Amino acid sequence: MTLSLNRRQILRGATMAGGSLALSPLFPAWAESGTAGLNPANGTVSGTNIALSIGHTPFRVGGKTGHAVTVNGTLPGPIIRLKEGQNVRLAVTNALKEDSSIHWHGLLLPFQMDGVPGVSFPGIKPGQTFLYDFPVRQSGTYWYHSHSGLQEAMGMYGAIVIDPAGPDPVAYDREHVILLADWSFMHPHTILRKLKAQGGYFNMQKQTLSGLIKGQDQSAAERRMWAEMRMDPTDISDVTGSTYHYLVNGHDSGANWTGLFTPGERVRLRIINASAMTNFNVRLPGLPMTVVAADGQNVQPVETDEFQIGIAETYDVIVEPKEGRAYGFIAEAIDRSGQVRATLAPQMGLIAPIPALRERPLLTMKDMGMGEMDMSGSADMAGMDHAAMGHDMGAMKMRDPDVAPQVKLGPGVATLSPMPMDRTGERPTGLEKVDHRVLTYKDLKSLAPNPDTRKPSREIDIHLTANMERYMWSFDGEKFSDRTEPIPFRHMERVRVNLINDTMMPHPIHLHGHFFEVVTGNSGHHPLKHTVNVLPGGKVSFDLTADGLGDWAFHCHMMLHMHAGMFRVVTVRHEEAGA
Ligand SMILES: [Cu+2]
Repeated sequence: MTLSLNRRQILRGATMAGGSLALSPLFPAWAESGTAGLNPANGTVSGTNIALSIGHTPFRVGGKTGHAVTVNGTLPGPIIRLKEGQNVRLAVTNALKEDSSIHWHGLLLPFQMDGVPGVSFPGIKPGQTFLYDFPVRQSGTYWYHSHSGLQEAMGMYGAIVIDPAGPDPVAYDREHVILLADWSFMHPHTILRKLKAQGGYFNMQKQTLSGLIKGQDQSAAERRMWAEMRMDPTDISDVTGSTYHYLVNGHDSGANWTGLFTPGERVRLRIINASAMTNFNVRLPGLPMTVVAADGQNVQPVETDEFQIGIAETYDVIVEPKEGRAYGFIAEAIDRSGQVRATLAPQMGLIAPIPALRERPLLTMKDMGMGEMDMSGSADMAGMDHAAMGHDMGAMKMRDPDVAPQVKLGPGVATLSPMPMDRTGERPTGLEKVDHRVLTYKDLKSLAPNPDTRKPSREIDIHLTANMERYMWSFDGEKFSDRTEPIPFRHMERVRVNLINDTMMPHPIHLHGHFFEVVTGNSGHHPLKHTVNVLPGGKVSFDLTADGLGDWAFHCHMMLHMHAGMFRVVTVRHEEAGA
């Protein structure tokens, strides 16, 4: 792939204030502004034999140059465009001086091809080439990324688009991949070190007792309560806009990635959240979106104005811009510490406005797993047992060992949710009160009936646990490095898994090699997903048919939570082989 500037880019850079594009030759052609949709000849790789190379590349954003880990020399990497029913051989060469890997996120494949070092294969040593070889059994929007160290946080990701073998149930005239990411000039290991020293290091919007936020819907009593618990209701995200540049297809708001359309067209946006640590709110002011797929799987079309996309999730939406003007695509970090604007326009050179950042969200009692307890009306908190509710909540739970008997209580578990709720029908954090439609998981209904109609034969609880102040993250109180036992499933067994979030942050939980049905109440048409975002204090149930033989990773997709230990191996074995 050539990285040299073409004439069009130079002209464009010269006509733009600052000319930032002319200085950032790191986008693959597909991700360049103004590409008329996905161009298979340019920045997109396809066919049966595909060569990918992992290496170092300088990356420029916001007038500064940093150090990226890339695939084929670009950030994002090339789009891999495949067709359902084909076989693909991907020869991945590691040109780094450290081990690497590529995981194909959301693809159903033999587990040895899944690309997780230490689980599916040994990883790719420096200078080596690993040949991934598997049949393509599905269609839709997916992505790929490194599963080694923290390389993904340094730019090692790209989109996968798989065309269906038969006719596509979604009609569209044009499509754009919109890959969201967060980029920091601070090395991810440094970010992690700072968070370990001080959990709230990147939260620059901290609340204090005296620092009242004007116009926000929180009583003095509530503020006092958070303070007494030594918690902060502004702790929505670990890593924030104070260090991150938010990106659409490698472009920040200034570079203004632009996707073209002709008024009246149905434009399919394939939106992928490839961030390391950022959940986004997505909207196109003035343009309703019809959601047609989630995590690559078709859903019954549902119209909305905004949705929250957890890390590693994908959504396909159709928009129909009717006017010949610029429309903004706005992805706002859910803690509202920053955002990125891209533009949909009938021609290059148009720039959609950047809306003001909306009021920062505050956590509520629900986010602490305290159910519907309403604190806003109470004049004071005299009736409440502050010690029990505070940083000692774990101790409170120990008096009631039946609630979560499998959770290993210790310094790594600061709190347990006393009343975790099914929040799949609720608007996610920060979108509770916006005055337009907001997508919830309950709005997602799979297009095809769920294939396995058996009732689950058993049910398991998995707690998402943490001590945020010490930056310890785990499942059931045990971090992966504690040599945790795998979570065993028998082949083709049908199991209900309850994810219970005992922390005050959302966790996008990802299971490799499978789609599970998120239990939303739309029985028979539960949405199939590979990643589900579990809201703070919330509970999400999914039904799994364990049809992928082998060993699979199961983890939080917040890169630093995974790295800190929110990770397990899931095994799927024939009964006679034992667990
Ligand atoms: Cu997490």
